[in-house]
Amino acid sequence: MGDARVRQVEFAGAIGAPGQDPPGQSPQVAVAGRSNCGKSSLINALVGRKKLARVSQVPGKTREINFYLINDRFFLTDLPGYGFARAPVEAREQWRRLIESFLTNNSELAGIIVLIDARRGLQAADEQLLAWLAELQIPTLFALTKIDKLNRSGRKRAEEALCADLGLPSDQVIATSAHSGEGMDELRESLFALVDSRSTEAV
Ligand SMILES: Nc1nc2c(ncn2[C@@H]2O[C@H](COP(=O)(O)OP(=O)(O)OP(=O)(O)O)[C@@H](O)[C@H]2O)c(=O)[nH]1
Ligand SMILES: [Mg+2]
Repeated sequence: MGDARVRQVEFAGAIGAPGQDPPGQSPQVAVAGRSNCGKSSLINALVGRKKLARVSQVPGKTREINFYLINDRFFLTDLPGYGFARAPVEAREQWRRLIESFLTNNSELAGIIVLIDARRGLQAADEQLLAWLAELQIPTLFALTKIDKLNRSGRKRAEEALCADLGLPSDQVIATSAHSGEGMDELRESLFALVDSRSTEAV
């Protein structure tokens, strides 16, 4: 197993409109999911920095793609959340254009971590993203978030339901909590493996 330690983290910039360039030519792994599902919290827990990515009080506020440079080697990117029921149509359309432009024609994209709130499970709003990822053949990791909010039986149910919905074996979905830190070591290993596979492929 490779070295999956985060030694250095810095905010590298943001993209607010389709077609803008990323802050550098390094591999990227993006974190995506519904608004309020815990993307920013998970990024902070993953890199061990409490206040790197802004955790929202109000869902659906983040409209930009934020880039965090890890170990001077790859970008972890925080995508704006989707599926916020009260978002105006114009905001949804803006999200769609921004994400579509980010996913397509992005030769640096090594993969995506898709987050699903453990209490909510896979929702209709996730399907559009999953369809794009499948079509573009983007390697995908799945994580359940906020697992600390469920008891043992609720947790088992959430894990089984997501695996069934995705048609994946149970070891393909990582149960995580940004609060307790559960699942972070495993997810970090998978993240670094994704970046490694991409680097060797590119040579
Ligand atoms: N109990 C618990 N709460 C969490 C966890 N992760 C996030 N939260 C809470 O969920 C809310 C949303 O968290 P964020 O990390 O801002 O979620 P986000 O997906 O980045 O939200 P947007 O950027 O608005 O789409 C905050 O109140 C967090 O404190 C977790 O693992 N456990
Ligand atoms: Mg966020």
